[in-house]
Amino acid sequence: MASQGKPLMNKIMRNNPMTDTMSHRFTKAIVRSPARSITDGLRAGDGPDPDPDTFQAEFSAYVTALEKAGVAVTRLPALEAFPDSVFIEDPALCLPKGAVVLRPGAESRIGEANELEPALRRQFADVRKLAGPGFVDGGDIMVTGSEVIAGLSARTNRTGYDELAAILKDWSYASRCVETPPGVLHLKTASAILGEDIVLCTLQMAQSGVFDGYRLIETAPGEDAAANAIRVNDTVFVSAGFPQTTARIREALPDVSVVELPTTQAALVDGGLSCMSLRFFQPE
Ligand code: CIR
Repeated sequence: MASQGKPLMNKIMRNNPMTDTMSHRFTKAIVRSPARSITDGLRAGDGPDPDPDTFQAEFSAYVTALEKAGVAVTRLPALEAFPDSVFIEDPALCLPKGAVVLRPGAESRIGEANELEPALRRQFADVRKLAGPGFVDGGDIMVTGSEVIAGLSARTNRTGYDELAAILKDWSYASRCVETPPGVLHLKTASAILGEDIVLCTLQMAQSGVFDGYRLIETAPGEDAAANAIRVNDTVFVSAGFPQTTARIREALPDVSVVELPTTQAALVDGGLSCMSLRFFQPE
């Protein structure tokens, strides 16, 4: 299934209204403004702090771009007590049938879930909550057109996945868990769903077999960080600065617009495009 250095796909899949509402058809999004304490954001390396003003500018461009792609965005206020709270994807999972309040795997982030819960209850009739003791970060959850894939990582463990899987089963969603490669923060740090069965991913992920059966677009050599892209309706957003991967996506998805967005500040604290919103489909 993996390509030999260039995308195998040459035509876009027909949209299926039953399942593309899971993978990329969205009507709404929830975001949280970046806190100025983002300078204390978690990161694997010892790189420089993000600049709060530049972060805010990049975040504003991101929100405007989501709106342009057709989603109504709910903006939640910054939480200074939680430096990483702009990465709102991690404390929840939003699906057409309901929302799950997750349990983020980093100690400094676990309180983000309670902060987010009231906003989820305003938007969803059915809100479930992981009771623990396991952990799940939303960055480890990929929702495709046919299943929910959970990456086990330093932030998501088997106990957390098992509790989530029971909720998903109750909603009739198929799920499975896979290993996120060592050294990769989240499953979606290294992969993105760009259509019901179309996955953008790094060579390492492509070779892992996790996405066997999916149509793969590989990131170009040296551009692994481009894998954290998102598709929102008929637009794919990709981080700016990865021209070869962007070209591969354009070639593979000729009917979709591919838009580059700056994520220089999020990248300093191991974040990217998927992390800064919760995107979901709700019929009018
Ligand atoms: C963290 O380490 O939790 C944040 N600094 C970055 C979170 C990125 N979230 C994501 O990929 N879903």
